[in-house]
Amino acid sequence: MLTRKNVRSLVTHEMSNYSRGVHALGKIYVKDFIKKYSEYSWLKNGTQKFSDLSNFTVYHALVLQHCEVFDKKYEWPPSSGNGTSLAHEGPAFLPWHRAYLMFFEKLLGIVLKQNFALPYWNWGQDEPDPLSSVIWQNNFLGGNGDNSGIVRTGPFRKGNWTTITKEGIKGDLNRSFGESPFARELPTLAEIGWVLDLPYFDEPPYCNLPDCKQFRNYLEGWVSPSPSDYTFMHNRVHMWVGGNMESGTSPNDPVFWLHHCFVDKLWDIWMQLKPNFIYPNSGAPPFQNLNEKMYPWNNITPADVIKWNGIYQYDNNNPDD
Ligand SMILES: [Cu+2]
Repeated sequence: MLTRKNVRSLVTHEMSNYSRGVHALGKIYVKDFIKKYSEYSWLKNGTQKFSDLSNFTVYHALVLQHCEVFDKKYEWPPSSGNGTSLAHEGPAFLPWHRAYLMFFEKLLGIVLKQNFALPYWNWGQDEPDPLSSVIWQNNFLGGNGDNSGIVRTGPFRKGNWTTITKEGIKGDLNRSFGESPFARELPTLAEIGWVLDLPYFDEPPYCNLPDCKQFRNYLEGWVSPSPSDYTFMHNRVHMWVGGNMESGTSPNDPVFWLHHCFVDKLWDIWMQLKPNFIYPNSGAPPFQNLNEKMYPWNNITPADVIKWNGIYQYDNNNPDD
């Protein structure tokens, strides 16, 4: 079984393995990859608006898939004027990203030709001094953007890494740590502890409105215990990193996966604390109920993902100390 570790406990070659694997996925074209591994034909899903896939790498296909899911909005609750995506702003936020991470982890294992476990970034631990986090080292993910936001250090610096917009336009990686007025700081360990104490998974109308005051909506970050906070937890981390992380194409920044891996660890811990938790069977936005197939994979439901134990586990580091 794979063990996903804290980025702080990685040794140097594990850090460079990650960037090596990510770069490999950023070089292989989807059409070549699918020819070899036909079970990955789902990589084309979510990129149908581009008639010619030959220009897309496996990494860009994953980015575009996330963006498509992020941008497709359903009005929820019906006739409310409020929008939810197919995998955000509702209960499937957690199972959808869990599946997405597992696919990515398997893809890294294939290109690295070894079992590979995603590490996780406990941003709560780094909150007191985020700029000196190990993840921004030059041998891991590189650091902040320059005055115009462009990353010029580390393996994903300008000239070494290519991002993609939802229109298919290529560009440079951008970051602007703590510059968003809504996320000057990362979430704290105390906030993590507070969220893990929440008793229920989600509640009607199962969306991003502040009426949903349960685990999923707080962890995703649409509500905060302090009403003056515009962003919380997961959302706040996206905003704090800034640049590419602030949009639907956020997986353009390889920190995305390490951030979501920690969100998934928090869900895992919460599930162990609440083994009989209830995931909504009905009443959630489309594609987000327990037995609905999640878009765009068409064969995986939240119920499947909740049962996916035994494939990976997390180290037993306490998340909130
Ligand atoms: Cu997402």
